[in-house]
Amino acid sequence: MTGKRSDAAELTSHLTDRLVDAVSNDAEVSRRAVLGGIGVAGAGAVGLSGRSRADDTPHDEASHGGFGPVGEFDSTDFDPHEFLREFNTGFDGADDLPQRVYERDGERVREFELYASLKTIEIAPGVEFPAWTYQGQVPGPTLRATEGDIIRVKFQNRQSHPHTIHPHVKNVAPEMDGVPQNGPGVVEQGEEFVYEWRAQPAGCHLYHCHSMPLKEHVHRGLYGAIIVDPDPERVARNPRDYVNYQGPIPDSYREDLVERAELRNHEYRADEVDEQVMVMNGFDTNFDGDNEVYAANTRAFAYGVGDTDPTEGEWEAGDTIRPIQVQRDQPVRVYLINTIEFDPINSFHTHSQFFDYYDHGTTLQPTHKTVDTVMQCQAQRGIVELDYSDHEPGLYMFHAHQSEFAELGWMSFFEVQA
Ligand SMILES: [Cu+2]
Repeated sequence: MTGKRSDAAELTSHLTDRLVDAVSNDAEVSRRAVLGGIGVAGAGAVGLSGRSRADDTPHDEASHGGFGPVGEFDSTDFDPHEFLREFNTGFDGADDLPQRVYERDGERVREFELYASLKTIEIAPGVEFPAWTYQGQVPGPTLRATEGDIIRVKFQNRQSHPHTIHPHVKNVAPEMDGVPQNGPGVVEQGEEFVYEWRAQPAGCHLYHCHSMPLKEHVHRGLYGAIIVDPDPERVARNPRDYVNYQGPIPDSYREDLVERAELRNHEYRADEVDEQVMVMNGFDTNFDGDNEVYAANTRAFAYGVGDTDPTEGEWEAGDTIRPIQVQRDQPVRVYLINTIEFDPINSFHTHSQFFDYYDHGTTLQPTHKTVDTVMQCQAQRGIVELDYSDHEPGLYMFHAHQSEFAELGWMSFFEVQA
Protein backbone atom coordinates (compact mmCIF):
# COMPACT_ATOMS: atom_id res chain seq x y z
CA MET A 1 0.00 0.00 0.00
CA THR A 2 1.06 3.54 -0.56
CA GLY A 3 1.69 5.69 2.48
CA LYS A 4 -1.51 7.67 2.39
CA ARG A 5 -3.64 4.60 1.73
CA SER A 6 -2.05 2.60 4.53
CA ASP A 7 -2.51 5.51 6.93
CA ALA A 8 -6.19 5.74 5.98
CA ALA A 9 -6.56 1.98 6.32
CA GLU A 10 -4.91 2.14 9.72
CA LEU A 11 -7.30 4.84 10.89
CA THR A 12 -10.35 2.99 9.55
CA SER A 13 -9.21 -0.25 11.11
CA HIS A 14 -8.41 1.33 14.45
CA LEU A 15 -11.76 3.05 14.76
CA THR A 16 -13.65 -0.04 13.56
CA ASP A 17 -11.87 -2.30 16.06
CA ARG A 18 -12.54 0.06 18.90
CA LEU A 19 -16.22 0.33 18.03
CA VAL A 20 -16.70 -3.40 17.45
CA ASP A 21 -14.88 -4.42 20.61
CA ALA A 22 -16.88 -2.07 22.76
CA VAL A 23 -20.29 -2.79 21.27
CA SER A 24 -20.00 -6.54 20.81
CA ASN A 25 -18.35 -7.46 24.09
CA ASP A 26 -20.83 -5.76 26.35
CA ALA A 27 -24.47 -5.33 25.45
CA GLU A 28 -24.78 -2.69 28.16
CA VAL A 29 -21.98 -0.49 26.90
CA SER A 30 -22.93 3.12 26.35
CA ARG A 31 -21.53 5.25 23.56
CA ARG A 32 -19.63 7.28 26.16
CA ALA A 33 -17.75 4.14 27.05
CA VAL A 34 -17.01 3.47 23.39
CA LEU A 35 -15.60 6.93 22.91
CA GLY A 36 -13.63 6.76 26.12
CA GLY A 37 -12.31 3.32 25.34
CA ILE A 38 -13.05 2.24 28.89
CA GLY A 39 -14.72 -0.76 30.38
CA VAL A 40 -14.56 -3.31 27.64
CA ALA A 41 -11.59 -3.14 25.35
CA GLY A 42 -9.42 -1.69 28.08
CA ALA A 43 -6.68 0.86 27.89
CA GLY A 44 -5.25 -0.62 24.71
CA ALA A 45 -8.22 0.68 22.76
CA VAL A 46 -7.55 4.36 23.23
CA GLY A 47 -5.47 6.71 21.14
CA LEU A 48 -4.53 6.62 17.49
CA SER A 49 -1.29 4.73 17.91
CA GLY A 50 -2.23 2.10 15.38
CA ARG A 51 -2.42 -0.47 18.11
CA SER A 52 -6.02 -1.26 18.61
CA ARG A 53 -6.12 -4.42 20.65
CA ALA A 54 -5.95 -4.69 24.38
CA ASP A 55 -3.19 -7.28 23.99
CA ASP A 56 -1.10 -4.64 22.19
CA THR A 57 -0.73 -6.76 19.07
CA PRO A 58 0.17 -4.56 16.10
CA HIS A 59 -2.63 -4.14 13.61
CA ASP A 60 -1.14 -6.29 10.87
CA GLU A 61 -0.82 -9.29 13.14
CA ALA A 62 -4.03 -8.90 15.09
CA SER A 63 -6.60 -11.65 14.87
CA HIS A 64 -9.50 -9.18 15.04
CA GLY A 65 -11.70 -11.65 16.86
CA GLY A 66 -13.45 -14.66 15.45
CA PHE A 67 -15.34 -13.20 12.52
CA GLY A 68 -14.51 -13.40 8.83
CA PRO A 69 -11.61 -11.76 7.07
CA VAL A 70 -9.72 -9.11 9.02
CA GLY A 71 -12.00 -6.21 9.89
CA GLU A 72 -14.50 -7.10 7.17
CA PHE A 73 -18.25 -7.53 7.25
CA ASP A 74 -19.44 -11.15 7.26
CA SER A 75 -22.81 -10.69 5.66
CA THR A 76 -22.98 -10.06 1.92
CA ASP A 77 -26.75 -9.62 1.74
CA PHE A 78 -26.45 -5.85 1.88
CA ASP A 79 -23.72 -4.00 0.02
CA PRO A 80 -23.61 -0.28 0.86
CA HIS A 81 -21.60 0.33 -2.30
CA GLU A 82 -24.34 -1.21 -4.41
CA PHE A 83 -27.07 0.60 -2.46
CA LEU A 84 -25.23 3.88 -2.98
CA ARG A 85 -25.96 3.96 -6.70
CA GLU A 86 -29.13 1.85 -6.91
CA PHE A 87 -32.17 3.82 -8.07
CA ASN A 88 -35.51 2.09 -8.56
CA THR A 89 -37.39 3.90 -11.31
CA GLY A 90 -40.00 1.30 -12.24
CA PHE A 91 -38.06 0.81 -15.49
CA ASP A 92 -34.86 -0.25 -13.76
CA GLY A 93 -33.63 -1.14 -10.29
CA ALA A 94 -32.97 -3.92 -7.79
CA ASP A 95 -33.82 -7.46 -8.93
CA ASP A 96 -35.59 -8.23 -5.66
CA LEU A 97 -37.88 -5.19 -5.83
CA PRO A 98 -40.90 -5.85 -8.08
CA GLN A 99 -41.54 -2.65 -10.07
CA ARG A 100 -43.13 -1.51 -13.28
CA VAL A 101 -44.22 1.59 -15.22
CA TYR A 102 -47.51 2.03 -17.08
CA GLU A 103 -49.96 4.63 -18.33
CA ARG A 104 -53.32 5.07 -16.59
CA ASP A 105 -55.82 7.74 -17.62
CA GLY A 106 -53.11 9.67 -19.41
CA GLU A 107 -50.81 9.66 -16.41
CA ARG A 108 -47.65 7.71 -15.81
CA VAL A 109 -47.66 5.32 -12.87
CA ARG A 110 -44.46 3.99 -11.27
CA GLU A 111 -45.44 0.97 -9.22
CA PHE A 112 -43.38 -0.75 -6.53
CA GLU A 113 -44.11 -3.67 -4.19
CA LEU A 114 -42.67 -3.12 -0.73
CA TYR A 115 -43.00 -5.31 2.35
CA ALA A 116 -42.05 -4.78 5.97
CA SER A 117 -40.16 -7.55 7.73
CA LEU A 118 -37.91 -8.35 10.65
CA LYS A 119 -34.29 -8.79 9.62
CA THR A 120 -31.03 -9.13 11.49
CA ILE A 121 -28.59 -6.78 9.82
CA GLU A 122 -24.84 -6.28 10.24
CA ILE A 123 -24.02 -2.69 11.21
CA ALA A 124 -20.32 -3.06 11.98
CA PRO A 125 -18.04 -6.06 11.30
CA GLY A 126 -19.55 -8.87 13.36
CA VAL A 127 -22.07 -6.59 15.08
CA GLU A 128 -25.70 -7.45 14.40
CA PHE A 129 -28.86 -5.43 14.99
CA PRO A 130 -32.48 -6.70 15.05
CA ALA A 131 -33.90 -4.34 12.44
CA TRP A 132 -37.40 -3.69 11.17
CA THR A 133 -37.00 -3.23 7.46
CA TYR A 134 -38.61 -2.39 4.18
CA GLN A 135 -37.66 -5.15 1.71
CA GLY A 136 -35.23 -6.74 4.17
CA GLN A 137 -32.75 -3.90 4.01
CA VAL A 138 -31.86 -0.67 5.82
CA PRO A 139 -32.28 1.86 4.32
CA GLY A 140 -35.23 0.64 2.27
CA PRO A 141 -35.00 0.77 -1.53
CA THR A 142 -34.56 4.17 -3.16
CA LEU A 143 -37.69 5.07 -5.17
CA ARG A 144 -37.27 7.49 -8.08
CA ALA A 145 -39.78 9.20 -10.33
CA THR A 146 -40.19 12.28 -12.47
CA GLU A 147 -42.20 15.20 -11.18
CA GLY A 148 -45.92 14.71 -11.93
CA ASP A 149 -45.82 10.88 -12.07
CA ILE A 150 -47.91 8.75 -9.72
CA ILE A 151 -45.82 6.73 -7.27
CA ARG A 152 -47.88 3.64 -6.42
CA VAL A 153 -46.64 1.41 -3.60
CA LYS A 154 -48.26 -1.93 -2.86
CA PHE A 155 -47.33 -2.39 0.78
CA GLN A 156 -47.52 -5.68 2.65
CA ASN A 157 -46.72 -6.05 6.33
CA ARG A 158 -44.95 -9.34 7.03
CA GLN A 159 -43.94 -8.37 10.56
CA SER A 160 -45.76 -8.69 13.87
CA HIS A 161 -45.84 -4.95 14.63
CA PRO A 162 -48.27 -2.68 12.75
CA HIS A 163 -46.51 -0.44 10.21
CA THR A 164 -47.22 2.23 7.61
CA ILE A 165 -45.43 4.14 4.87
CA HIS A 166 -45.52 7.87 5.36
CA PRO A 167 -44.18 9.87 2.40
CA HIS A 168 -42.46 13.23 2.58
CA VAL A 169 -43.99 14.53 -0.64
CA LYS A 170 -46.79 17.00 -1.30
CA ASN A 171 -49.66 14.57 -0.92
CA VAL A 172 -53.17 15.93 -1.35
CA ALA A 173 -55.13 12.87 -0.12
CA PRO A 174 -55.20 12.40 3.67
CA GLU A 175 -55.88 8.66 3.47
CA MET A 176 -52.54 8.26 1.68
CA ASP A 177 -50.53 9.94 4.43
CA GLY A 178 -49.53 6.70 6.16
CA VAL A 179 -50.41 7.76 9.70
CA PRO A 180 -52.53 5.84 12.25
CA GLN A 181 -55.19 8.57 12.34
CA ASN A 182 -56.14 8.66 8.64
CA GLY A 183 -57.43 6.34 5.95
CA PRO A 184 -56.57 2.70 6.61
CA GLY A 185 -54.56 3.58 9.71
CA VAL A 186 -51.77 1.16 10.46
CA VAL A 187 -51.30 -1.95 8.37
CA GLU A 188 -51.41 -5.04 10.59
CA GLN A 189 -49.40 -8.21 10.14
CA GLY A 190 -50.45 -10.03 6.98
CA GLU A 191 -52.42 -7.06 5.67
CA GLU A 192 -51.82 -4.97 2.58
CA PHE A 193 -52.49 -1.41 1.52
CA VAL A 194 -51.83 0.38 -1.75
CA TYR A 195 -50.49 3.90 -1.40
CA GLU A 196 -50.55 6.41 -4.24
CA TRP A 197 -48.73 9.70 -4.12
CA ARG A 198 -48.10 12.38 -6.72
CA ALA A 199 -44.34 12.78 -7.29
CA GLN A 200 -44.10 16.41 -6.20
CA PRO A 201 -42.33 18.69 -5.63
CA ALA A 202 -39.07 17.89 -7.44
CA GLY A 203 -36.43 17.18 -4.83
CA CYS A 204 -34.75 14.77 -2.47
CA HIS A 205 -37.35 13.25 -0.18
CA LEU A 206 -37.98 10.21 2.00
CA TYR A 207 -40.49 7.72 3.30
CA HIS A 208 -40.71 6.17 6.72
CA CYS A 209 -43.03 4.24 9.01
CA HIS A 210 -45.33 6.42 11.12
CA SER A 211 -46.63 3.84 13.61
CA MET A 212 -46.35 4.53 17.33
CA PRO A 213 -44.03 4.75 19.11
CA LEU A 214 -42.64 6.66 16.17
CA LYS A 215 -39.08 6.87 17.39
CA GLU A 216 -38.81 3.10 17.68
CA HIS A 217 -40.26 2.43 14.23
CA VAL A 218 -37.87 4.92 12.66
CA HIS A 219 -34.83 3.95 14.69
CA ARG A 220 -35.33 0.24 13.92
CA GLY A 221 -34.74 0.96 10.24
CA LEU A 222 -38.04 1.70 8.48
CA TYR A 223 -37.02 4.50 6.12
CA GLY A 224 -35.78 5.10 2.60
CA ALA A 225 -35.27 7.74 -0.09
CA ILE A 226 -37.75 9.13 -2.59
CA ILE A 227 -36.14 11.10 -5.39
CA VAL A 228 -38.32 13.27 -7.59
CA ASP A 229 -36.56 14.50 -10.72
CA PRO A 230 -37.58 17.90 -12.08
CA ASP A 231 -39.44 17.79 -15.39
CA PRO A 232 -37.51 20.04 -17.82
CA GLU A 233 -40.70 20.89 -19.75
CA ARG A 234 -42.41 22.05 -16.58
CA VAL A 235 -39.32 24.02 -15.61
CA ALA A 236 -39.46 25.81 -18.98
CA ARG A 237 -43.11 26.74 -18.32
CA ASN A 238 -42.79 27.62 -14.63
CA PRO A 239 -39.16 28.56 -13.95
CA ARG A 240 -40.14 30.64 -10.95
CA ASP A 241 -41.20 27.51 -9.04
CA TYR A 242 -37.58 26.37 -8.93
CA VAL A 243 -35.71 29.44 -7.72
CA ASN A 244 -35.65 31.51 -4.59
CA TYR A 245 -35.41 34.68 -6.61
CA GLN A 246 -37.95 37.45 -7.17
CA GLY A 247 -36.49 39.36 -10.13
CA PRO A 248 -37.24 38.99 -13.83
CA ILE A 249 -36.30 35.67 -15.46
CA PRO A 250 -34.73 36.34 -18.86
CA ASP A 251 -34.64 33.58 -21.49
CA SER A 252 -30.96 32.85 -20.82
CA TYR A 253 -31.72 32.17 -17.15
CA ARG A 254 -34.73 30.04 -18.08
CA GLU A 255 -32.49 27.98 -20.42
CA ASP A 256 -29.94 27.56 -17.66
CA LEU A 257 -32.63 26.25 -15.31
CA VAL A 258 -33.92 23.83 -17.95
CA GLU A 259 -30.39 22.52 -18.46
CA ARG A 260 -30.02 22.08 -14.70
CA ALA A 261 -33.30 20.14 -14.65
CA GLU A 262 -32.06 17.88 -17.47
CA LEU A 263 -28.87 17.14 -15.53
CA ARG A 264 -31.03 16.21 -12.52
CA ASN A 265 -33.46 13.97 -14.45
CA HIS A 266 -32.65 10.28 -15.01
CA GLU A 267 -34.57 10.33 -18.32
CA TYR A 268 -32.47 13.17 -19.70
CA ARG A 269 -28.84 13.75 -18.67
CA ALA A 270 -28.47 12.66 -15.04
CA ASP A 271 -26.16 9.86 -16.23
CA GLU A 272 -23.51 12.51 -16.87
CA VAL A 273 -23.27 12.86 -13.09
CA ASP A 274 -22.08 10.26 -10.57
CA GLU A 275 -25.25 10.08 -8.48
CA GLN A 276 -25.24 8.59 -4.99
CA VAL A 277 -27.70 8.20 -2.13
CA MET A 278 -26.49 8.60 1.44
CA VAL A 279 -28.92 8.08 4.28
CA MET A 280 -27.29 9.14 7.53
CA ASN A 281 -28.46 6.75 10.25
CA GLY A 282 -27.57 5.34 13.65
CA PHE A 283 -28.29 2.35 15.84
CA ASP A 284 -29.05 2.06 19.52
CA THR A 285 -27.60 -1.41 20.08
CA ASN A 286 -28.50 -1.65 23.77
CA PHE A 287 -31.86 0.17 23.51
CA ASP A 288 -30.97 2.81 26.07
CA GLY A 289 -32.19 5.73 23.95
CA ASP A 290 -28.70 6.66 22.74
CA ASN A 291 -27.02 5.55 19.53
CA GLU A 292 -23.86 3.44 19.77
CA VAL A 293 -23.17 3.09 16.03
CA TYR A 294 -23.43 5.73 13.28
CA ALA A 295 -23.11 5.47 9.52
CA ALA A 296 -24.01 6.71 6.11
CA ASN A 297 -26.09 3.81 4.70
CA THR A 298 -26.09 1.60 7.80
CA ARG A 299 -22.62 0.02 7.86
CA ALA A 300 -20.07 1.74 10.11
CA PHE A 301 -16.93 2.78 8.23
CA ALA A 302 -18.00 0.82 5.10
CA TYR A 303 -16.77 3.72 2.95
CA GLY A 304 -13.51 3.87 4.90
CA VAL A 305 -10.33 2.27 3.63
CA GLY A 306 -9.88 -1.48 4.02
CA ASP A 307 -6.74 -3.56 3.89
CA THR A 308 -6.92 -4.26 0.18
CA ASP A 309 -5.41 -1.79 -2.25
CA PRO A 310 -7.69 -1.60 -5.30
CA THR A 311 -4.82 -0.26 -7.40
CA GLU A 312 -3.21 -3.69 -7.02
CA GLY A 313 -6.11 -5.58 -8.52
CA GLU A 314 -9.81 -6.18 -8.55
CA TRP A 315 -11.87 -6.16 -5.39
CA GLU A 316 -12.85 -9.57 -4.12
CA ALA A 317 -15.68 -10.90 -2.00
CA GLY A 318 -15.10 -9.93 1.59
CA ASP A 319 -13.58 -6.56 0.68
CA THR A 320 -16.50 -4.84 2.25
CA ILE A 321 -14.69 -1.75 3.50
CA ARG A 322 -13.46 0.51 0.76
CA PRO A 323 -13.64 4.17 -0.29
CA ILE A 324 -16.17 5.48 -2.79
CA GLN A 325 -14.28 5.75 -6.06
CA VAL A 326 -15.16 8.80 -8.16
CA GLN A 327 -13.76 10.04 -11.44
CA ARG A 328 -11.99 13.36 -11.37
CA ASP A 329 -13.70 14.56 -14.54
CA GLN A 330 -17.24 13.57 -13.54
CA PRO A 331 -19.31 15.70 -11.16
CA VAL A 332 -20.71 13.97 -8.07
CA ARG A 333 -24.24 14.44 -6.76
CA VAL A 334 -25.18 13.11 -3.33
CA TYR A 335 -28.81 12.79 -2.30
CA LEU A 336 -28.27 13.27 1.43
CA ILE A 337 -30.95 12.36 3.98
CA ASN A 338 -30.82 12.37 7.76
CA THR A 339 -32.94 9.71 9.50
CA ILE A 340 -31.05 9.72 12.80
CA GLU A 341 -33.17 9.15 15.91
CA PHE A 342 -32.30 10.34 19.45
CA ASP A 343 -29.73 12.93 18.29
CA PRO A 344 -31.20 16.30 17.30
CA ILE A 345 -29.00 16.87 14.26
CA ASN A 346 -26.56 15.21 11.91
CA SER A 347 -24.09 16.78 9.50
CA PHE A 348 -21.99 16.29 6.38
CA HIS A 349 -18.51 17.72 6.01
CA THR A 350 -15.99 17.34 3.19
CA HIS A 351 -12.21 17.65 3.58
CA SER A 352 -10.33 19.86 1.13
CA GLN A 353 -13.51 20.47 -0.79
CA PHE A 354 -16.46 22.84 -0.94
CA PHE A 355 -19.82 22.01 -2.46
CA ASP A 356 -23.12 23.49 -3.51
CA TYR A 357 -26.12 22.44 -1.46
CA TYR A 358 -29.82 22.44 -2.32
CA ASP A 359 -31.91 22.20 0.85
CA HIS A 360 -34.62 19.56 0.23
CA GLY A 361 -33.44 19.53 -3.40
CA THR A 362 -36.48 21.57 -4.37
CA THR A 363 -34.64 24.39 -6.12
CA LEU A 364 -32.43 24.40 -9.20
CA GLN A 365 -30.17 27.08 -7.76
CA PRO A 366 -28.16 26.18 -4.66
CA THR A 367 -29.54 27.32 -1.34
CA HIS A 368 -25.99 27.17 0.08
CA LYS A 369 -23.22 28.12 -2.35
CA THR A 370 -19.64 26.96 -1.71
CA VAL A 371 -19.83 25.39 1.75
CA ASP A 372 -17.94 22.48 3.28
CA THR A 373 -20.39 21.62 6.05
CA VAL A 374 -24.16 21.37 6.28
CA MET A 375 -26.37 20.15 9.07
CA GLN A 376 -29.74 18.45 8.91
CA CYS A 377 -32.39 17.75 11.55
CA GLN A 378 -34.24 14.42 11.38
CA ALA A 379 -36.02 14.01 8.01
CA GLN A 380 -34.23 17.03 6.59
CA ARG A 381 -32.45 16.26 3.36
CA GLY A 382 -30.81 17.93 0.43
CA ILE A 383 -28.66 17.57 -2.64
CA VAL A 384 -24.87 17.97 -2.44
CA GLU A 385 -22.99 18.71 -5.69
CA LEU A 386 -19.25 18.17 -5.73
CA ASP A 387 -16.61 18.81 -8.38
CA TYR A 388 -13.18 17.21 -7.94
CA SER A 389 -11.78 18.26 -11.33
CA ASP A 390 -9.20 20.56 -9.68
CA HIS A 391 -8.08 17.99 -7.16
CA GLU A 392 -5.12 15.66 -7.35
CA PRO A 393 -6.10 11.99 -7.37
CA GLY A 394 -6.20 10.40 -3.95
CA LEU A 395 -8.22 9.98 -0.80
CA TYR A 396 -10.44 12.75 0.51
CA MET A 397 -12.26 12.21 3.78
CA PHE A 398 -15.86 13.17 4.47
CA HIS A 399 -17.81 12.63 7.67
CA ALA A 400 -20.29 13.95 10.18
CA HIS A 401 -18.77 16.95 11.89
CA GLN A 402 -20.10 15.89 15.19
CA SER A 403 -16.69 14.31 15.84
CA GLU A 404 -18.16 11.61 18.02
CA PHE A 405 -20.49 10.43 15.21
CA ALA A 406 -17.41 10.17 12.98
CA GLU A 407 -15.53 8.12 15.55
CA LEU A 408 -18.54 5.84 15.99
CA GLY A 409 -18.86 4.93 12.32
CA TRP A 410 -19.87 7.93 10.17
CA MET A 411 -16.47 8.49 8.58
CA SER A 412 -15.84 7.88 4.89
CA PHE A 413 -13.54 8.61 1.96
CA PHE A 414 -13.92 9.56 -1.65
CA GLU A 415 -11.07 8.18 -3.73
CA VAL A 416 -10.61 10.57 -6.64
CA GLN A 417 -9.26 8.81 -9.72
CA ALA A 418 -7.59 10.43 -12.70
CU1 LIG B 1 -43.38 0.65 11.89
